[in-house]
Amino acid sequence: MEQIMLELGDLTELDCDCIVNAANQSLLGGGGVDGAIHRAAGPQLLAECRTLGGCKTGEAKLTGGYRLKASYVIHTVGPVYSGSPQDEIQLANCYRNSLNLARENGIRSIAFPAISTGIYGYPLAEAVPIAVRTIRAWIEEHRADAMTVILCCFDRRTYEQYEKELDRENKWG
Ligand code: AR6
Repeated sequence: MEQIMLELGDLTELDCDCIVNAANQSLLGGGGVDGAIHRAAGPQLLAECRTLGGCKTGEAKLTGGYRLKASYVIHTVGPVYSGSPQDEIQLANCYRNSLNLARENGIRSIAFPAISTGIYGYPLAEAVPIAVRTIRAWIEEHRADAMTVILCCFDRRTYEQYEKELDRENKWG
């Protein structure tokens, strides 16, 4: 079974075990997908986030999903794009640490937004191959866990970039 799925639409409406938030280090909310998740989950999410003491770039923390269909939210902090080699390491860490945390909590399906590619300015053409490569490698290392990973794209441009990358990897990877 293909364990990576592409979705076009709103992450907050997905019916899966866990959705990932592209948060900031405060974990106290913001714009973009972060704002949408807090609006949909309700004020209890912010109350739980206040107890977490923030999150470093590339790391991940788990909360409940409250009013969301998803039972859990994993909050991760992507890099603000700077053009340095550190960006790629931190972005890959976001995907890897989120997947590890999901696995540790018995989560079987997890949906990611395109971390850092909005307000944080990571060029889509650079971020998408990093996301796909990191997720593929993680799935390969954790075959027995059968994690389903959904790549949730808010716009067609993001969807097409992922589609191209997944096709390319299927043919040549
Ligand atoms: N569902 C799915 N994807 C979405 C949704 C949604 N409802 N809304 C936006 N996106 P961004 P970042 C896409 O800016 O670049 C916040 O203020 C969006 O089109 O949400 O990591 C945080 O607090 C883009 O493809 O996150 C941080 O301060 C992707 O999600 C900062 O933004 C990520 O865009 C994080 O910036």
